[in-house]
Amino acid sequence: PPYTIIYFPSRGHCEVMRMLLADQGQSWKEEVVTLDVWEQGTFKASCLFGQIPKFQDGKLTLYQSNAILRHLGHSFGLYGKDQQEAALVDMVNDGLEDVFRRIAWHYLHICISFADYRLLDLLLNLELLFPGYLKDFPLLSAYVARLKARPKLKAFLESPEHVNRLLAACIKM
Ligand code: GSH
Repeated sequence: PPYTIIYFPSRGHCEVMRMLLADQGQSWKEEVVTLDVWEQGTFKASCLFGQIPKFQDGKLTLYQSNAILRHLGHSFGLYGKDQQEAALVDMVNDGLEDVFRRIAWHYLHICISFADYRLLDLLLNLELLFPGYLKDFPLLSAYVARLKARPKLKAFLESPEHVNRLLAACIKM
């Protein structure tokens, strides 16, 4: 295939382009960049803005996920029928990206309101239902890790009181 996605082993900035390519019947190559390789620095230094995703379409190399999406939008006729429609598509895409960013920012930075305990409880319960699911969500994993690292909360979460407490006593099974 002419397409290669070079990215961390996560969905992150790339799942949108992966969905687009898959739905357009395209195949592509994945080159996974591990954190070890990234932190070593040589590859990072070779990237135009020091970040990935990096994308290849044959001889064309692109960085910036939106530039990649726009390129694919042009390639597959997914950019409206004229310049006006293209501007509307851009507006919707950029607006949605802002929403995504705001959610991501919340996961990483808001500390702390009682809503955080609500979200942590939800995420930990989901982890019981779907062990390991957090691995697929780097931002959420980072959020959970940050909260779990708070010493008093960590001690509580590891205490037998918490660990052994019934999940739900008010739901009839
Ligand atoms: N505006 C860029 C895009 O949309 O492609 C942002 C890319 C970006 O934030 N990449 C992150 C990265 O490379 C990973 S999702 N982080 C590692 C670093 O900055 O060293």
